[in-house]
Amino acid sequence: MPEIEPRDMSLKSLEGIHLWHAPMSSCSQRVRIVLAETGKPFVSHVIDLERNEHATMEYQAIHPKGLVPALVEDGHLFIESVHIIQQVAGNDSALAKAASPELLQKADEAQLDLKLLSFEFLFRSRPPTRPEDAEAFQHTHQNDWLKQFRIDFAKGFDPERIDAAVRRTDEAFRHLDDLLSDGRKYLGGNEFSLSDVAWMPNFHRFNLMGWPFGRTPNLKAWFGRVSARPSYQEALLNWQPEVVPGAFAEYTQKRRAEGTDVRAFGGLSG
Ligand SMILES: N[C@@H](CCC(=O)N[C@@H](CS)C(=O)NCC(=O)O)C(=O)O
Repeated sequence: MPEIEPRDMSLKSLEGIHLWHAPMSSCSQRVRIVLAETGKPFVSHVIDLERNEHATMEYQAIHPKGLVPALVEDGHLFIESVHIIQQVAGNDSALAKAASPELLQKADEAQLDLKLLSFEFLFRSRPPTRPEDAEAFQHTHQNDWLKQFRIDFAKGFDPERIDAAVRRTDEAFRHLDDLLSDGRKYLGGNEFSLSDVAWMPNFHRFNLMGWPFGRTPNLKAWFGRVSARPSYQEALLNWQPEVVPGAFAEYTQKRRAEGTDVRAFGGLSG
């Protein structure tokens, strides 16, 4: 998997697996799931995204785009969660062999829509960023795309942008549902694989915002199977602050009452 050259040369002398990640980040969840599935121990470096710890010079010397996750294995640096899960599992592993490259790529492509919709339908419930913190972020973070995303979020996303993201997400979930309609247990076939690892955080995230998974009953049943695995508890639920599901459910209820929750977009209620 593509390894990148670190700007922070001290990473080269690290032994074992080191993971820079955030508790609620879906890309980090994906990596923690594969670590739990493979039982590989790792040194955890938590990056607090709400406190903008990914905007420090130190962290941007680890991850050149200033995003999480980043993983170092015996001095080799990897970014991009879909690459990292393949690196951790290893090409010859059953987890990798049973995976579908198409579904890994689709999980990667789904990331930007997941991000937009998470910010709109979940994270907007949080207190707004203080102006001085927003300004500091614009000065210290070097990722222009992320800085613009923050500005767009603060202004309010264009409804057409939300609508398009909902439509693409619905299409992706319906594609997974179609694949599962042949009776397979998992996304890549009858073996649990990296395809499942890659998509588990997406289902979990959209479930938090009240996504109508009744539209995709095969996918819903799939999630019932994969969420019964110990890795879901260990890598995802154990890292989720206890208040999260309740706070997000309350916000979702409020928006549903106003007719502005996710179901009001992208033809989901049609
Ligand atoms: N394609 C990257 C995306 C990484 C990414 O977007 N990470 C998010 C968390 S899932 C992040 O660091 N967000 C920081 C922010 O929104 O300020 C991957 O799969 O690793």
